[in-house]
Amino acid sequence: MAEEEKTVNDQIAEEDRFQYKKQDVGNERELERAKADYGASDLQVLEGLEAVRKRPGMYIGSTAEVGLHHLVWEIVDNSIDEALAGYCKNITVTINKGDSVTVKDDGRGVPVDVVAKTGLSGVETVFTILHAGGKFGGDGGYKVSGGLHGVGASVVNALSEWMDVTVCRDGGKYFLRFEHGGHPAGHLQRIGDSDERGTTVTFQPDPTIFTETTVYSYETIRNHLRQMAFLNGGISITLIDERGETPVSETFRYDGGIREYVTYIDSNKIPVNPRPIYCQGAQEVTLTDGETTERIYAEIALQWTDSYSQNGIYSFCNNISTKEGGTHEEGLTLAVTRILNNYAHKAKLVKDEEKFTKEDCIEGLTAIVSVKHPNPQYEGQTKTKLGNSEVRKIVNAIVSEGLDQYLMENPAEGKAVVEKIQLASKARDAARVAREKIRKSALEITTLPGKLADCSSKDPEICELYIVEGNSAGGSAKNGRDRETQAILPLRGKILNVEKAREERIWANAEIGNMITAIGAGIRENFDITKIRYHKIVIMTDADVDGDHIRILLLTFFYRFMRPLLDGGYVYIAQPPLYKIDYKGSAYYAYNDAQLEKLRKELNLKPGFAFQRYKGLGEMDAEQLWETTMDPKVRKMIRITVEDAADAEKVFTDLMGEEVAPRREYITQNAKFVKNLDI
Ligand code: TSJ
Repeated sequence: MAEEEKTVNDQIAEEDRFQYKKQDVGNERELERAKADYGASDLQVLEGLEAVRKRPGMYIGSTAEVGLHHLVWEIVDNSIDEALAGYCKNITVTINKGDSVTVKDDGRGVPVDVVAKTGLSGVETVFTILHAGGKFGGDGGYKVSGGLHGVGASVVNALSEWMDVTVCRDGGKYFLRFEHGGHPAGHLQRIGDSDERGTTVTFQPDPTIFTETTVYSYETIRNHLRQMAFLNGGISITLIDERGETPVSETFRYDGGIREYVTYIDSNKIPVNPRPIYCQGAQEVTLTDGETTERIYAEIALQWTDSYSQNGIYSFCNNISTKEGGTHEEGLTLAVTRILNNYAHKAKLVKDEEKFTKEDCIEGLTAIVSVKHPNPQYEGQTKTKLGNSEVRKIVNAIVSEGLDQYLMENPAEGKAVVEKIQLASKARDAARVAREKIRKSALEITTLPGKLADCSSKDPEICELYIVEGNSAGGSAKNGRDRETQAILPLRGKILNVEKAREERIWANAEIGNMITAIGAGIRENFDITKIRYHKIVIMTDADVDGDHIRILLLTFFYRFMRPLLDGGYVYIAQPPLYKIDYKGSAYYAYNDAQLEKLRKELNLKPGFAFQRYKGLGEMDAEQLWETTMDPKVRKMIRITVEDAADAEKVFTDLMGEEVAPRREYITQNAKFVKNLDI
């Protein structure tokens, strides 16, 4: 039965566009006919949705927090498609009390007429048949957005406890409710007149599917919607959170699109070209069958800044972040390198023999490349690398032309960009010399840093490196640790801010040199994650402003120089206790104020009962440090992950700015970037 069902759905999916008859469901006779037709396909449809409920992971990737949020992306994508087709300007997403989510747009409204292929109204078709979304009409539009899986509204319906759909179009207001994983509670009904247009969908994720959590993260949704607003300029996207006592709301609308995205990312850097360079274009490609053509669209925004960063290129295909890059990025860097070299020579800004490498040309560059492709091929370990080879040529051509023209029309900015790249090139030469020197001396010495108290095991999987603030805490850590698996590297004072220093200074910095040698896997493009000597790198600093600062400096260092450490989830922050209560011969520890209160209640302490407030790690002796912070059986650590590269970039540059307040607030409050994990 299930097999048969699949073929029905697949057949419909293969049919690229539904032909739906111009019939008004509001018309009684048609309603009757729709009902009559419905019987036949009813069962099959529900079996299709049942298949989704049996294997939700196959459709949305995960049933944890990520999957829960995919439901929202999936529904919002439909409204974004409507906006890209030119029919919708405003999208509102509301997180309701109880964590149902409402998505509303002012588009044409999901068609309500009967779809010939299914015998169902457009609404029922979209919400009950797999892969049916966005396949209406014949105006040549294709679905370009699409969450990670682009699975459609029916999948969201299948994974919802209930779903309410309201459509306003053609003067009418239509409504249909689905329950228990997509079962329609009746048929689409015309419930009144309306002179509005648009679609409103509310769904309640099914807690029997999303067993881990059904609570939506405001930050996650906000960041996603902001990204969608940047990538699709002009659309107004509002997020409302109704769950608190007073509703919270934010609206994102960027008429400058990806240009504004670039200036947003760079808001704390000094730009070389204050207005981003922007270019766009589309190309029809005829496929090998000689008949089918595909229209590929690309837009690119570029801004050079005074930063030394090598990874400021953010690429997207169909509004999905392509974290591993791909042909669109290659097209961009090829064009940038070629055009800048040509320009520098033609404008006689450099000596004849001078040649800039790709690395020189992209240093300090912040770029967004966003392509829309009807048939994207994804490759790479996480399937986030665009593989379509025709895209390389297209992006190369668009950027070559756009950048060439910009440089011709803006010679002052052109000169400034070339000078920045020249600086990058010279610094790279100097760094090469410095690195060679270090490498030679490293070859001669081949020993680990003297300050490192290494562990005895050589199995990286079980080994941990504690990077500890201050020599006295380092001493306690050395004495308290598990010598087999825990290594200690004490740091003295503050470490170099790598955000503001060039590579040769970084190599000359002892503390940083010690970390590089201890971790043992190199840095930057030469970093080799398979060589790391520890699978847990634990930052252990005091719980004060200085500690916060050192922690951020270390994270910045890892982010810029050992990025795979963060991507792989190897970096942790230790959580030492803030308070200690000595009571009847036992020690009790509290890691935050709430725990302290709880302890005082549980132990029935009189007000005024003295407890110890730890000002720093140094106040703990070896045994205490082990018991509270280092013993794998009881310790709590925070694992650091990078979820969104552009967000992270902004976070780091913002944090490394002059102001201390945002830094402190960030590290204590931001739950999006710093994921709390009990280890
Ligand atoms: F996916 C969904 F069904 F859940 C959903 C769809 C949810 C939300 C919030 C909005 C939408 C949606 C669909 N907004 N706008 C549309 N547009 C169409 O479905 C539509 C309307 C008219 C025509 C036409 O050719 O006349 C074609 C389409 C695809």
